[in-house]
Amino acid sequence: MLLIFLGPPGSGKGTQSARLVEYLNIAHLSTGDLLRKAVREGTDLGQQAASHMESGQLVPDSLVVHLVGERLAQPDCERGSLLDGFPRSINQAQSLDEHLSEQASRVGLVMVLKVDEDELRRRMLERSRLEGRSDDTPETIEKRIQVHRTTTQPLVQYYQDRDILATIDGSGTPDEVFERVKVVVDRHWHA
Ligand code: B4P
Repeated sequence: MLLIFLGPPGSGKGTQSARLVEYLNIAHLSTGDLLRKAVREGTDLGQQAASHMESGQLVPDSLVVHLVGERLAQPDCERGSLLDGFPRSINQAQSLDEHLSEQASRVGLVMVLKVDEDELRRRMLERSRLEGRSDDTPETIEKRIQVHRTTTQPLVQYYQDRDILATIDGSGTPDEVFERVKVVVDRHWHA
């Protein structure tokens, strides 16, 4: 089964994913992490992705879909996977559905982390201070929030129509949020 974390930048997808993959012992697939690794290593993909990421735009679907297809084919994904930051557009979601139907697999649960926009800004600026991530500047943060609203937010309806969406309050400490995540996951994963 496949699980998805959906949510605006800074909502805690990466933070909660790290806990959840350990809890469920499944593979973690973060497109943000895979893209940052490609940029660091200077691969063709990384060179094509870098400018999009630094300006707060999405990396073109064709590049990301290919990256995810390759990662899902690895043996550690057989037991199940958590997609963190993918899909981020209707086009990516449709590509994923096509890929999964070829594998006789499906998305089982989509979790949306809901966090107030001011809190998103605060978290990303704090991360910028601590980690110096190049896409955490005030201008890029605004762009990412805007791209989320226009391109990623429509996915909420996409998955709601399929009746596999759960909205989770992403405010509070990471531990408090994880307790809420576990309640939702336990209901679906062990059902
Ligand atoms: P991502 O790496 O996915 O970055 P993100 O949206 O900011 O989320 P992230 O997971 O890192 O942050 P989190 O909320 O956990 O994407 C980066 C870029 O890659 C995108 O802008 C895009 O260019 C590209 N990209 C990625 N996927 C793509 C796709 N599918 N298609 C196209 N392009 C794609 O945490 C944020 C901060 O808040 C952290 O510092 C964390 O410590 C803190 N935090 C988390 N939870 C907290 C809590 N409860 N309380 C306080 N702080 C908390």
